[in-house]
Amino acid sequence: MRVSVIIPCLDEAENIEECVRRARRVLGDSGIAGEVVVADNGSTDGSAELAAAEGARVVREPRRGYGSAYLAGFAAARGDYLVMLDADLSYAFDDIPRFVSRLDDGAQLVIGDRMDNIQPGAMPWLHRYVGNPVLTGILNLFFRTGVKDAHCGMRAVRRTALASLDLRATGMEFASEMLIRAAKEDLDIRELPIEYHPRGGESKLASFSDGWRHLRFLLVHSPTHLFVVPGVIMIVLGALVMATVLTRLEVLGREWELHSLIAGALLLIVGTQVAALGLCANAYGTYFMGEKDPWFDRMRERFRLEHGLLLGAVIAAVGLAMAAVIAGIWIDRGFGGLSSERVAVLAAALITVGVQIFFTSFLLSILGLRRRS
Ligand SMILES: Nc1nc2c(ncn2[C@@H]2O[C@H](COP(=O)(O)OP(=O)(O)OP(=O)(O)O)[C@@H](O)[C@H]2O)c(=O)[nH]1
Ligand SMILES: [Mg+2]
Repeated sequence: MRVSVIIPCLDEAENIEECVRRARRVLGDSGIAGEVVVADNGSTDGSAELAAAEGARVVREPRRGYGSAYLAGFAAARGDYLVMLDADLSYAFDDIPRFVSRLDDGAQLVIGDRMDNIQPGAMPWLHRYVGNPVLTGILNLFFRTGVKDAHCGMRAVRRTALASLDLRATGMEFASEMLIRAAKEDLDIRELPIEYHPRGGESKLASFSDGWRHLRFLLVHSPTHLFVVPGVIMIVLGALVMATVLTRLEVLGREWELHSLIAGALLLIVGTQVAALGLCANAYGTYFMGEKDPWFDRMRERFRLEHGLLLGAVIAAVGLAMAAVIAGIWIDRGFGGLSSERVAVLAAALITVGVQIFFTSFLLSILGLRRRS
């Protein structure tokens, strides 16, 4: 068996018979040995029976979701190549042989690119110009897949490559998971321009909740972009604000005072916290989920626990020394009035940041205790 055409189906009675007929016809016409698998996701409109009557092998998956449906379909498929497309006639079944021949050429994952061939009425404005480009842009910024239409539902993948992806997403974010994992595994991903037609029947896509599921998925799979980048930006901004106040630099025609200094210190502290969370999240991903983040790996090679402890201790010690000087002056004045607020804020910020770095270093070390190198 060379090719399994897998069609996820949730209440698609209007289209499913025609889908199965077209899939079988194109396999027959092009002489590709194959099967049509319909992954029915608990349809209540008789889709499963209609599909079976047209000669599809029907797999039933009661757990809802686009990803759940595909995972069940993949598990049941017998082909060496797995071709994916919707049960809504929005994709052309006649394109299947082109996808197959790309796999024959050596590709491991082939994904359609609909963006230049969207038929009138096939994709709402919101998805065409906002949802799809924004989410595809973020996906590529984080994971560099190089794919233009990350949510295209027509794809083909080699069974051997699929196994290395270890897919788990249950909802529409399955489409993103597949690409992220493929990029991380360095698969040979190729794009194929295809046409996108208006779907028959009712769309199952919920613009905002499915969009959010994708975005959430992208964020939690890249701690570097979710935590470390914003954390470092806050640290730099906070330090700049503090430096401006402490050096009495004039910005926007005035000198900045205590309130700005406190704001800068808080920004520095919260930035340190966020960046620290990011390092811990990266450590968790690396040690427990087999993630490979080149940046984090380089950090790991360069820095040991003792480096972190030393850095934290030195920063905290500088802060403590400043605090001690202020306390000394205070005692010297017989516990009278003090006006060292600026230095006090700086000292407090340094002590806090030092303590954060010190204990985060230990937490990172704890996360790595049971790693296998
Ligand atoms: N959303 C969703 N789709 C499912 C589910 N189970 C199976 N499907 C099928 O997955 C495919 C994708 O859903 P569609 O509604 O076509 O989503 P879409 O292609 O992103 O959006 P359209 O452009 O409107 O078709 C269809 O064949 C559905 O029948 C499910 O639980 N949720
Ligand atoms: Mg569709």
